[in-house]
Amino acid sequence: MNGFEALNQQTLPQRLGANAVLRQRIGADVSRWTVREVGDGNLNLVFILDGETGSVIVKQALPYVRLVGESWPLPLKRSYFEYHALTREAERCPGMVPEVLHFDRQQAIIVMEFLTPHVILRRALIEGRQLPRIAGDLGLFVARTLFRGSDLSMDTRKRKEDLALFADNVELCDITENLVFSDPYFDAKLNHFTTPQLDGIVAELRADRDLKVEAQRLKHLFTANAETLLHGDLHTGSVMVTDTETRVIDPEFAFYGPMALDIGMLLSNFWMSYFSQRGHEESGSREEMRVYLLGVIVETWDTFRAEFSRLWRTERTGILYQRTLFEDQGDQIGAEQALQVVLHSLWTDMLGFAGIEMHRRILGLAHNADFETIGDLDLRARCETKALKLGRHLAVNRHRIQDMTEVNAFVVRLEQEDIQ
Ligand code: SR1
Ligand code: MG
Repeated sequence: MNGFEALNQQTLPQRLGANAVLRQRIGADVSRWTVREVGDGNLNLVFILDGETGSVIVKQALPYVRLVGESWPLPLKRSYFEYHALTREAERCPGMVPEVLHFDRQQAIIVMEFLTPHVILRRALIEGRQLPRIAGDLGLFVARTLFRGSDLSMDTRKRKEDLALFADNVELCDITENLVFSDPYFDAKLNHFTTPQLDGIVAELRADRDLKVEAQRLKHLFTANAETLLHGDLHTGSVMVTDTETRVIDPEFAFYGPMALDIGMLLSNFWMSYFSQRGHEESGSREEMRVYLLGVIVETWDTFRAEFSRLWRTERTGILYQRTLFEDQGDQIGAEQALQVVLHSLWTDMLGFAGIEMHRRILGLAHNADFETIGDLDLRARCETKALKLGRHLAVNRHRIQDMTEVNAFVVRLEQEDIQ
């Protein structure tokens, strides 16, 4: 760890006080700097640093998993991957990630723009806020980053060099490989869930051979399909919002993986938000919120498809589905046929990843506040059961599901089921 030292509220001003970029941004009088620790994620320290003329975020990786403690070591280099992912995302989808102001590899520190008055999207959805921009912004973000980080678009030498850089993000991939794709389906040590209410359905899911096979097929895709640079952990806790802006944060799980993972995780978190709404009706019905969330899911997917198709037609400069084989021979129809094939496989894989993400957030180590903040455990378990059922349906039947109308009709039927 070579001289690494964790920051704290007291040491931060003195340790970063000489940094010219910071002084310029927030004011050179370090005696006026104040620090608040605000990190509530699973892995890192996050501080808001206020000066006389501005504020910044200081994020530092710790050499272990914060959620679990020092018994689970985790390398500091995740901060290096996060830094590189942020710079690539900023190029591929300008304006959608926080600006990076300073990076210190040895101390695993990223100093970045303080987003205000933005709040974490998950919190906003729990409060019942309807954000008008998220579907359009996130649909574009995912399409642009996935397309522009792949062999559909990039110079293949550059892509392979980049793939080699991110291939070293082994430990964070290992977290996903275990926590997402395997642990929910057996009695893994770190699992926890609402018990005894979910005991029955958990036993059913663990005995479900078709589900376990699909989960492993999806894990196989995750490990072997190095298609594009992914965010790697694109849930609603990795998005910050206002009514007029959307920003994506925290890409420390970035690696080259299957194209459908990011969009699958994101839509999964919207469906989980949908089922959790019933648990947040203390001050009135959330029916409008449920309708809004289904609309967000449709619009996100439609925007993703439309932008991916636009980029296919205008930016397909990579080694895959070359124009020389299609448009240059006057074969527009062939190019469109190939696009439909690619979109179809994105659709089926997206459904699979969405389903598995639902299971791990309810049965694995790292849960979602959407459900966790429902105090009445019987009610929480009823909400979670619906999401678990949807997850199973999506993962196992993904090759037979036609479109989003069909999925959302299934979702509404589940919501109306009276689960005891
Ligand atoms: C041990 S880390 C658990 C989870 O937190 C992160 O946000 C990722 O989602 C990871 O799976
Ligand atoms: Mg995170």
